[in-house]
Amino acid sequence: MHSSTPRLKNLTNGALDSSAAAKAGLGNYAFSAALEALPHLKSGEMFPSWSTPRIPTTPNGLFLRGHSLVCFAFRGQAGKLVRFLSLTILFALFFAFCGAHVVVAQVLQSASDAPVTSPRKLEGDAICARPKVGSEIPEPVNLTSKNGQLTVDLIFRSETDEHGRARFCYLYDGTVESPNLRVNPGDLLILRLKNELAPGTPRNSTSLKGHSKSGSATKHSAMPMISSPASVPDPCGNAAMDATSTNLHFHGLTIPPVCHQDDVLHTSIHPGSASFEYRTRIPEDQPPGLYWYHPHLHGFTRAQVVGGASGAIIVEGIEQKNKQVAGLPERVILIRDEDLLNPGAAPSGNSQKAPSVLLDRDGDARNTGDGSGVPAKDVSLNFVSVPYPDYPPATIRMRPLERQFWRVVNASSITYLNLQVLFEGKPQALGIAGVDGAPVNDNGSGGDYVLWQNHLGVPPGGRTEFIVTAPAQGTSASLITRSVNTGRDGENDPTRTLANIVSALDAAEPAFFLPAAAASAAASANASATVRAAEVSRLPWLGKVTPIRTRRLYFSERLRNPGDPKSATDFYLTVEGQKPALFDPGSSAPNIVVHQGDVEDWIIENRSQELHDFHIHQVHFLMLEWFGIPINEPFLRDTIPVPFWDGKTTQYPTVRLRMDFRDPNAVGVFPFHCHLLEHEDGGMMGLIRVEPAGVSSARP
Ligand SMILES: [Cu+2]
Repeated sequence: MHSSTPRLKNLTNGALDSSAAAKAGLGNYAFSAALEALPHLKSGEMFPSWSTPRIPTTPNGLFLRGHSLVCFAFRGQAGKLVRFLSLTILFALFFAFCGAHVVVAQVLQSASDAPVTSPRKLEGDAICARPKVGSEIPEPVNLTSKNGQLTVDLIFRSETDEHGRARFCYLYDGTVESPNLRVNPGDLLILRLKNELAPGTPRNSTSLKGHSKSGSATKHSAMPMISSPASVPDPCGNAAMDATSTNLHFHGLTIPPVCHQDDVLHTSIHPGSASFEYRTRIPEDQPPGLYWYHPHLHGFTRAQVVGGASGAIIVEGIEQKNKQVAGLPERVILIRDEDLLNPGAAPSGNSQKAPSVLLDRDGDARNTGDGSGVPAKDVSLNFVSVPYPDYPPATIRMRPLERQFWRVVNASSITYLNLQVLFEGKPQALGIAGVDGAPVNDNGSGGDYVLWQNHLGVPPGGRTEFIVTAPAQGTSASLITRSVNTGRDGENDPTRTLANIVSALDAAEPAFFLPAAAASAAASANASATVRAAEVSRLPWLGKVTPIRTRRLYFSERLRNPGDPKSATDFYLTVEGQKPALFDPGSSAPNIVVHQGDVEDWIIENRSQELHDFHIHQVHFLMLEWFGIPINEPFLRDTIPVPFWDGKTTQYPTVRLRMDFRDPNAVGVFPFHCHLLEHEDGGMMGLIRVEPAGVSSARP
């Protein structure tokens, strides 16, 4: 097993360009150089850097032509960070070989010791009110735990907007939408969810065609259910899942997969039910960082998430793991996607070109492969929509040259993000401190460092937390997402500006600041044992553990009627050796059985010509190889895109993941699936059962 420690130390000693890193034996960090030899990847299959005429590019194009892998430059010990500007040229050389996919962004904030801080209403009178296009990105309200407990009451509602699109929202205190839930390791989280969806709740169309595929694979009823108090089913009783029922998944948290905690297989809360109580304890060794909550209702997840049903969970204490972020003002940004506001519009600035929207078999705008065209979905930042075709950007105001800590969730249903911050058209270095909730330096190697990158790939479900420096006053600056090549059968994710970053002396400071290093250390020293997260003894770093076995799984797609190219597509996620089958919500038979304590390597293969997005509940994993190339990332993930097949190569693309089933909290049955929600709803999902240690059983 390779240890990441010496590699990191070497890197922090200045191996910032890929060739130097390779010579120093750091090939795993410099793997992108090796990928130059792979024709399939040479043009950047996963997160290519195509530009559109509307998006400024660098003069030399170096920053914009990486491929899609994670490729990091490292900065060393605390204090060295401030010198990074002097290394711009080295960064340029390094990034020239790199692509990236890490997480995306979202800017939220708030703060303080009161349980609720700075509650604010979103504009409008609607049930699920949304800010105006172009407005300043609002901060989600923070709900902060006190005395080791956070108790939250949320109401789940929906309405149809003036364009016929369904909105869904979590409301706190009547009007506060999608609050941040801020908890410490060891805290008790009590979330009471009242489902007030009305019978006949509007559903979002699956596609431009409005043809609905979601739910077609489930045995649950697709008809809205009209509930009366006498007939309301027990939410834990394996009730039907339908358009008006709901539940919650706590994405990334290692908490038990049981009803009232993180079960999504059988929990279904119907309208008319009493407020349903989720009661779970945040594990003391939960990595501090960004997580999120959303519905996970088989067949209906996509419609609710596209409508806005999502919110951030922040496990506090990242500044105790990494002093580079201590004391920084924080923004939390949820990037969601939504059905197109103007699906029939011609691309802006390109009106001579007919709006020939090619639809894929799911009915979404098909990947154009050139970074432009009609997107599959519009996106929003904390509900400030940036609609096609003109993409009027949202606004982010910062003080000149101020360093902030941005925590971004890709809460979209199907939109891959590839974030960049541009100053005068030039990509800026962003210092990644956390990926998918886990600090990037939380691997036993010690040291405070961030990973510098000039674009952040974030798949649906993924998160990224990074340091960003505000532009000088008068500098033109923006947050954009660059196009992502999702493959021939994938959806279109073109390049688009998301927000203008305005630097102004009078910009309001974010409501929440991470604790200063000294304050954080003092708080930790004074904390009770249950919240002393920094002192929790950790299991050995996953990269140093020998797996007890290797399994192979693969994504595949098949026309439902092979004789009809226009028929619907079925989506499969199959354990090799088993028969491909759509997920059956009526069966609890697991596809994989492991024991608590096991560590396994899983090779995930993609046999389709579409980028899929592997996610497993309850646990984090370590990515060891991407497309067969060793990469040795120093951090954990819970969501990872698996590159698409190009239809030509004799081997399918793969990723190798080291799966961690050591935590006793993961005992139980839970799913792994594609986090493109129409695929998940369509059945691209399987089950794993983690048995208690020592229990013998037959192993599928
Ligand atoms: Cu998928």
